[in-house]
Amino acid sequence: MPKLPNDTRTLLGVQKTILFGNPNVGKSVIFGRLTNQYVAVSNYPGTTVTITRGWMNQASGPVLLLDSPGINNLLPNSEDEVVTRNILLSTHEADIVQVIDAKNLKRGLFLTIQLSELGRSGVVVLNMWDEAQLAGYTVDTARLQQIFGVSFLPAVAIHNSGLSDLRTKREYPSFHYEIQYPGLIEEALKELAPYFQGLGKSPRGLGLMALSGDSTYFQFLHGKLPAAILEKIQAICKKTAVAMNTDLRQIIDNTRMAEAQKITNLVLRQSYPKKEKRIWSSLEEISLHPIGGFLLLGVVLYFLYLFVGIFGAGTMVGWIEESLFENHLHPLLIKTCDFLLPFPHEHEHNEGILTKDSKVTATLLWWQKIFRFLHDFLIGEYGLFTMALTYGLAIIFPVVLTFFLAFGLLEDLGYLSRLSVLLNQIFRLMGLNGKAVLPMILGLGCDTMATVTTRILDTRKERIIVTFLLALAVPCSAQLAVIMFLLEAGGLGWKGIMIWSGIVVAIIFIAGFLASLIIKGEENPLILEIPPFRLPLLRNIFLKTLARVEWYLKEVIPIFIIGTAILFLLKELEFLSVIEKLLHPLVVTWLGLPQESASAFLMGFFRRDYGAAGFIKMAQEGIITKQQILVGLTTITLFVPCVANLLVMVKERGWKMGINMFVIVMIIAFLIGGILHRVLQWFPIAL
Ligand SMILES: Nc1nc2c(ncn2[C@@H]2O[C@H](COP(=O)(O)OP(=O)(O)OP(=O)(O)O)[C@@H](O)[C@H]2O)c(=O)[nH]1
Ligand SMILES: [Mg+2]
Repeated sequence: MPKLPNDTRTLLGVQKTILFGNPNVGKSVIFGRLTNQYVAVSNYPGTTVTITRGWMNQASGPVLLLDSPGINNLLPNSEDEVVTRNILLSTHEADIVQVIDAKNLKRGLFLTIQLSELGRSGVVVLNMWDEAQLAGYTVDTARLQQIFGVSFLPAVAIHNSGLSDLRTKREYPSFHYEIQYPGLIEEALKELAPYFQGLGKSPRGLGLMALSGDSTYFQFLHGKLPAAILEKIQAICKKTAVAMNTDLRQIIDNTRMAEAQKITNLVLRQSYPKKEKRIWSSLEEISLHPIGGFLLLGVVLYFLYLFVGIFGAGTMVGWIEESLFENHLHPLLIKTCDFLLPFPHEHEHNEGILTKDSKVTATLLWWQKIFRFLHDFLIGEYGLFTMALTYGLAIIFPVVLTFFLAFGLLEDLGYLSRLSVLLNQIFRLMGLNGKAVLPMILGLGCDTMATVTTRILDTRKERIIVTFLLALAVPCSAQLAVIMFLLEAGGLGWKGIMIWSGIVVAIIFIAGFLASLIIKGEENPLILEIPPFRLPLLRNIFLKTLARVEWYLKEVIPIFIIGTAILFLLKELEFLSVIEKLLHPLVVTWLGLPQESASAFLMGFFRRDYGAAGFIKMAQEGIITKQQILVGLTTITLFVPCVANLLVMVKERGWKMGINMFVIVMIIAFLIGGILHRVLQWFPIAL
């Protein structure tokens, strides 16, 4: 297989196929099946937000397959949809494999009509055929093939069934289906056609996009057409809109939708659904019920706590940290380092050596210094093994692993979209709709990735608010791990958990509410496709967890190591005490914490879970009270999550906005920490 270059444009002449379709229809499962390359698959819309590329082996040679974010209309609403529309228009020679959820035919055909209007070639996969059959649907695929001129292949991608044609087929026919629009639109299309010659396969389809008045489309055309031509196109669109005295997009969309409905009526039949669906159906109903839904949420959270909090943070950390690291690995490492890097410890003395030849003595002392430095770097107070790897692998890793497993299960079950609908009302108070809940919940896995997922949100206002709230108060898996561990090991009990989570939730709502007042922009009603509950596939959960574990080991552990090395050097160069003194007013006077916690805050700048882990040692040494742990944890929870998150914030929202958010988040974190310290002083609560 040729190696993929970073830029697809350099792959001129390579045969390309785009996997295209509505959100959550199984595109990424098919991508995985055809390329043997794993990409994230989950049971909620918006799993894929950027283009993924992979090679597919075909008889004619390798074909480049592109997996695209789900899209509901080629007139995009959100940033991820813009990505799909743009890739589709920029690679007009590429074949299209449109994936449709067979249970939701009309929604898919709405896109098939648009592919026809663009004159594209390809094939349609009627995926989720298993669920369609359970629901009692039958689809006349021969009739569909007749109508659109392309094959419609029933498939069950998760079982690798119905995909063999995609592996062997080489030449795809063009989609052909033409709709008649009202007279003035047809006239405008004729007038527009010459300007779009050579830009794609069908000037008609491109003209319809222009008439729909989508601003992102005009941005796309910028640079592809001379400014004068663009102006002429815009003038024709404006003239037509004025003449028809209406929103052209609505007319075009409605005409297409009516046509999709007409075809659906022709080809789709439904008999009685099969019985197996019943248990799921009642669970589906409960999950959206205003009271039942919250009770179910309580049950889900309780099981999450049992699995992650008790089993992960208690039992598994016990095995790994106590039994393996403390009893076996640490003594072995200390012995090895003492043997390989000998130097006199403080209570020993050098007299014997010092009396000998002064040159030999100087060399010896120099070596001893290097040995001591290396010894401390590896197993000292801020040692690579004793701190970075012990925190990263023995304490955080087991909790993160259990969390990833549980989270993957909830994702694949289809629970997260339902939670979004349930929380929609509450989120509306802060100017967000339920779709925004999704990135916030994904933030519990990883805030950085969730910040990228804000692309699925429809308005700029929503994207800004969610990015900000993720940075401020949504604890990621690694941080939850430390918090779970500290609540367990620091003995903060249920009161500690309630206060910490109460503050975090309250801050999310207050900050979200205030941000929605300050940030200008529109609010959108919730339009979210709710997937059915599905029995999760163990293989997918396993692969997904493996991918996340790989990310954790490759991205998080190195930051722990670098952070520890920096702390170690600061200590060696005696800067740490200077920094502790500088931070004294903030850490000791304002937050009421011991001076040593300054280093925890320093660590928190690299990653906030690492900062929180800084309290573990103090808790184990008994130099910090439970109230102080609570203040420290709460302050650090409200920090910007990690360096990677800050970089993504800047990338997604721009420099100015990213830095502003960082500063505001820091101010809020310390403000709330200080207030909590005072409240706990005035109203001492026995934790
Ligand atoms: N029952 C059933 N489930 C399927 C089938 N194909 C995919 N799924 C499930 O559908 C869900 C969505 O699959 P994805 O491949 O992530 O969908 P996608 O189209 O890539 O979604 P986005 O990236 O969000 O647009 C997952 O839970 C899959 O396990 C199928 O043929 N039958
Ligand atoms: Mg996908």
